[in-house]
Parts: sequence; C-alpha cells; structure tokens
Amino acid sequence: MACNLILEKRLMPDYTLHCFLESGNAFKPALMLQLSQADWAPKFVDFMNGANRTPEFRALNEMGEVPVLIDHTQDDAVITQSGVMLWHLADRYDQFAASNAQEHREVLRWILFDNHKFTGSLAAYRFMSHFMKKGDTPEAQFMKGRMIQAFKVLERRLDGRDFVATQGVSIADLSLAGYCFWPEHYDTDWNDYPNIKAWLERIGNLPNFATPEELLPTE
Ligand SMILES: N[C@@H](CCC(=O)N[C@@H](CS)C(=O)NCC(=O)O)C(=O)O
Repeated sequence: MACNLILEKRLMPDYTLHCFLESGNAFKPALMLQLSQADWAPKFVDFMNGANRTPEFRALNEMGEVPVLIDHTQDDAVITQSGVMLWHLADRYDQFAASNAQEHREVLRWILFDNHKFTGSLAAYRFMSHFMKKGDTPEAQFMKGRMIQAFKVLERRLDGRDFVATQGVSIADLSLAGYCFWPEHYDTDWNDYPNIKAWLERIGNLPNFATPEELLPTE
C-alpha cells in the first residue's frame, strides 16, 4: 500500500491543467508552466462538444470555464481564472512577478485590462467570426471594434517599452499574449501594430518558449 502511494506520487505531475488547444486563456498558464519548466500535464476538455457545461465540470469550476489548474503540491488545490493561476505560479517559481507595491498594481492593472477589454473582445470576436462563421453580424462587428480599441491601447503602451507592466517580462505580458499567436483568426496583421509585433517577438524569444500547438491538446 505504502509502495503504491509512493509510486502514485512519483507518477503524478505537480500540476494538471484542464485545457484545449483553441483556448488562449489556457495558453496563458500553459506558457507560464512551460517557461518555468514546471512538472505539469495537460488534461483535454472537449469544449467544442460542451464538456465545460456538464455537472462534472461544474463541480470542478462552477463558472463553467476553461482553464482549470490543479496544484497537486498543495493538496490538489483547484485554481480557476488564468490571472489567478499566473499569480500563483509566479509566486511558486519566483519569476515574472511584481517585486514591489507599485509593480504589483501595474501587473494587476494590465491583467484586469487583458481579461476585460483585450482578451474579452478578441476571444469573443474570434469565436463568432472564425469558429461560428458569423463575423458579419452586428454583435461580432461590435466586438471587433472593441478589440481594435484594445489593440490601440496596447500599441500605445508599448511605445518605448519592452514589456507591459514592469521593465522585464511579467505575468501581465503572458496574460495579454495568450490569444496573440493566431492573428489570422481575427482578421489582424501585427504589421499594422509594430510595437505589439516587436513585443510578441520578444515573448517568442524567451528561453523555453513554446507555441499553443506545442503545449495544448486536441484530444
Ligand atoms: N477570465 C477567464 C476566462 C475563461 C474563459 O472564458 N474561458 C473560455 C474558454 S477559452 C470558456 O470556458 N468559456 C465558456 C463560457 O464563457 O461559458 C480566464 O482568464 O480564465
């Protein structure tokens, strides 16, 4: 029995991430885990067939949202909201975090902007346009307008800066970059946003960077 327990512990990764490839929200913690060279495993959620709306999934996350991170090093703590995951992992690996109160406010400010305005509009427009093929509806066009406004905010912010919230890369950058590697899915050419393009190249050049396709499962 004790032997089995020890074996199970050895086979169990430190983290399980419930996720699927198309989810930029899942890519945010996946990228953080990858850049931290953490011991983690993805667990596929069949989102396109409604797996996130099942009672089993809601028992895990009452919000019915992907991603969900299980921290096996902390009594299988269930963590939802990618921003909370990023914060949790930054604490654990002591990198990409804020190092003083002012940076703390900046990192949080940009993660909130990302969740509400940037990812909030981009992911909705991408879903309507690329996946539902309903990009011409007034609702989709409204979201596209919000998305472009959010792009302009980020483009201006990155004028003369390498990263969004702190001098070096922080979890705010990882949050904002979550959906940025599929520009063709939301009619965007990053050449139109040279500061964002250069910032994405900086993120892509971080040691151990991997793409969503390399990190997230399709089945
Ligand atoms: N703010 C959340 C957003 C998560 C989210 O909206 N995930 C999508 C998949 S990428 C989802 O589960 N949507 C289901 C729904 O909105 O009901 C986060 O950052 O984790």
